[in-house]
Amino acid sequence: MTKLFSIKGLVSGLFAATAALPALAQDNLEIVGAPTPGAMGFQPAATELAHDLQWLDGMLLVIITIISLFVVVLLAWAGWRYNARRHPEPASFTHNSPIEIAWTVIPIVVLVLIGAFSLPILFKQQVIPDADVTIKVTGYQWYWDYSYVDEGFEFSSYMIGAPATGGQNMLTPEVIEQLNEAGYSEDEFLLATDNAVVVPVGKNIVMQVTGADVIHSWTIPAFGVKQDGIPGRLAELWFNADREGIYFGQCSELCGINHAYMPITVKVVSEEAYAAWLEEAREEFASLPQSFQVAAK
Ligand SMILES: [Cu+2]
Repeated sequence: MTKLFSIKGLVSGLFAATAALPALAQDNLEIVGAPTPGAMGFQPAATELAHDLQWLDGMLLVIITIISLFVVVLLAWAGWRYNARRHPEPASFTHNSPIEIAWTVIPIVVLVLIGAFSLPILFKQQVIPDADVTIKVTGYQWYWDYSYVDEGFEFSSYMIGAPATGGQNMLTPEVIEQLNEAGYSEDEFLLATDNAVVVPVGKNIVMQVTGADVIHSWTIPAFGVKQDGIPGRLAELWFNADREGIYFGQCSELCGINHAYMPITVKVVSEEAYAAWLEEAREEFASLPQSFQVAAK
């Protein structure tokens, strides 16, 4: 099994290194979901799930700030008002029922309030809607394999500059050239892949996530999705991107020596561009080993 995977990986890697990259889907696409040096906060939200998550994060920040300020002020005031100099005779009481009830009930109310907002958001992520496009993604050491299950083709996706694309995981002039050819700049090194996942805008995309060797994790921060790919299990995540553009993510489960070199590139395109890409992809990836198709027969 392992041997089969590595041969397949090698073959598709060689193929990816020599094939012309499909240019159609990436013309005029803006890079939306990418880390920015020195920036704080989230990448721009491109799905309802990400909007919800970021809103929840903001709400929690308000709550924890109020609680932290309250505790700090209370501590400072108690230290100032009841120190030994100012208050030489310490009080001797041990109970105060009203305060004990308050410090039990108020945290419960706060937690219920947080749960009332966070659980619906969690359920929205976990209840998978009907898919317009279903893509099975398999994590390998160290690349991703994408199978468009309704279209009957699959392809591997390697970081530009990874050994499979002729690089050494380093930013060399050759790698910069490859990046430029694929429509990226050197800023996208470690993020851009040779083959991107292409999906239509405004459609429900269901990703079936699994791992072939060890546990990997598929994520796109701007979509608010992250799912471990576990060998022997098929987990699902969904997203519906509301904005065309290029989005990046990285394997998020430590999976071995080249964990840092198996990024994820998703291109969200118009429906027409998606149809055109499908047409091209069906042909381009037809020559790849089709383990899915073989299994389906
Ligand atoms: Cu990984």
